[in-house]
Amino acid sequence: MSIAGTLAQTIEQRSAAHPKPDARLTYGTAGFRTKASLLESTCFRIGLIGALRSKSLGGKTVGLMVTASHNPEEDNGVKMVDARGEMLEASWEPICTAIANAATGEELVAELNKVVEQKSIDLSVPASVVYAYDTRPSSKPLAEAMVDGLGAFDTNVTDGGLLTTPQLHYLVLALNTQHEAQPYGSPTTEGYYAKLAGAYMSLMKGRPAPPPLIVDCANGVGTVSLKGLLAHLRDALVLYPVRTAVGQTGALNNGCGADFVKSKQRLPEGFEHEPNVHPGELLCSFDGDADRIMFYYLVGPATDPANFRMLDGDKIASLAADHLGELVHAANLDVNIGCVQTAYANGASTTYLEQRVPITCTPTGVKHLHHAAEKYDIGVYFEANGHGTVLFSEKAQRAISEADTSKMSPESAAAIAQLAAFAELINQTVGDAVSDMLMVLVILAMRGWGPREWDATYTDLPNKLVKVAVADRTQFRTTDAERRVTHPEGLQERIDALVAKYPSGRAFVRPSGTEDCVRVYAEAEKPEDVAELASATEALVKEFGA
Ligand code: NG1
Ligand code: ZN
Repeated sequence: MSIAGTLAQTIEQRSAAHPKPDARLTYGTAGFRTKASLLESTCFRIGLIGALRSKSLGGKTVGLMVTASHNPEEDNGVKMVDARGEMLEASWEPICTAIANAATGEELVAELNKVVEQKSIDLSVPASVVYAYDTRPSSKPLAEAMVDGLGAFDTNVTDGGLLTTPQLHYLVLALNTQHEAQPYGSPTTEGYYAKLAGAYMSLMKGRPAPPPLIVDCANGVGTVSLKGLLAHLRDALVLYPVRTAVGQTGALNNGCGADFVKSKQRLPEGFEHEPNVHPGELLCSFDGDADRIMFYYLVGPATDPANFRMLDGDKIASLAADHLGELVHAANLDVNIGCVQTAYANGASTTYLEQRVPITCTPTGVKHLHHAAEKYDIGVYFEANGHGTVLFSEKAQRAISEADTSKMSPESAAAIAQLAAFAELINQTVGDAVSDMLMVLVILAMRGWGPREWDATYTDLPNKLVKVAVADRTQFRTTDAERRVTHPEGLQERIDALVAKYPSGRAFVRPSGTEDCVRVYAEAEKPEDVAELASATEALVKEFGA
């Protein structure tokens, strides 16, 4: 079976309406991502691929999301969500790249036919795709180009509208499991809010509501999601959403949002004038598509930058691993719990976690962490930048649901009930700022903790992340979960010699998967050492990358 005749003609004609710019695009860690003005043809074509991917899965629903997350407003991107709500299977990434870069309509059809053959796709299987987009001005028009591609294959298309990335992941899994014995949830945004709100309220039953929380929505789609959730939570949670200027030109991720807070290690711009920002109170920021969250607080007046304290993805992972580990222990369940990090995890968090749970280190990129977390019965994974979640394996879910609580101590029975509710509260498809926020609030409430107690679990080593421009970042190659460089040859030995000079020193370099740069990370016991180690490593990268 191949694409020929009228179908081939339709694809070529439609493709001509979405001309390909003179730019090579690659499907990377976060899908396609670049200036929005370059993406129309790619979005049309990913519509075609989405339809084929669904056909290849026997007509299961796949998702397409238009967003560039924390990147500037003028950027955009598109990524595919596979049928279990997870990231696109790796073997399809080069397929996406080849199709996006086909030079002519004819070549495009030829590339599509290669996929049909390679993946033995039955073209007569009806395709089903749900799509959504963020608040960027370019997002809706790009989604329309995608729909044009989907239409060429006569796909059953569901318009999810304005959604966060994790809401789309949820929808895909909910749609594909709706007729199974254990549906993931009702396949609507209302179903998503109801599931999260229901689990939150059951976990918080009999506990005082947490103190009001200020949420920086990055002027993005998280605003919409947070408002939807609040309507379901009524007075069980008081939130003050700020940076909610959805649609205001230039506002998205500008001086606010999780990435700004994490990379600048400071409050969002203007927070010192926010009426509800007080020392000692917990604050948080979402990123532009609300799949990341960063918590922070002040230990003194906001006007002094030295009073800022960050509670990042590593702190969230530690809190979750600790708490869920204690519940598993109290419930006396035969399930293991482990934690997955990347090389960017602060060394102090790794030392802390190592004393409590097994740890896996993977290369950067959520799909690597997600797959590694699936190897544990309960797998906690977070990138330091605040993207992560907790996965409950089938074994763990069964152990929880089949436990005979009538024969247990009240303490064990309560732990079982709480684990069951956490598995509902946590969006297990992908990192989700809203779901992660609720998880953190519940755990803090259960432990009677505020931000200070949470922060006191361990003290971050001072650290620095630097971007270095090089002639060709692909000449930098790494091994050992990106912790060591193999190429350019000789560089690693020089880094080793530098690192050895500083107590608790650690430094590594790797090419970015999303930007044209090499990233340098350094940490050490003393701030002045970090500054020295980072700039000396940066100098080495420049020397070897020239
Ligand atoms: P790159 O550009 O490959 O470093 C960045 C983040 C990743 C991940 C991806 C996808 C850092 C250091 N890197 O990847 O963690 O989130 O973007 O958005 O934060
Ligand atoms: Zn994001």
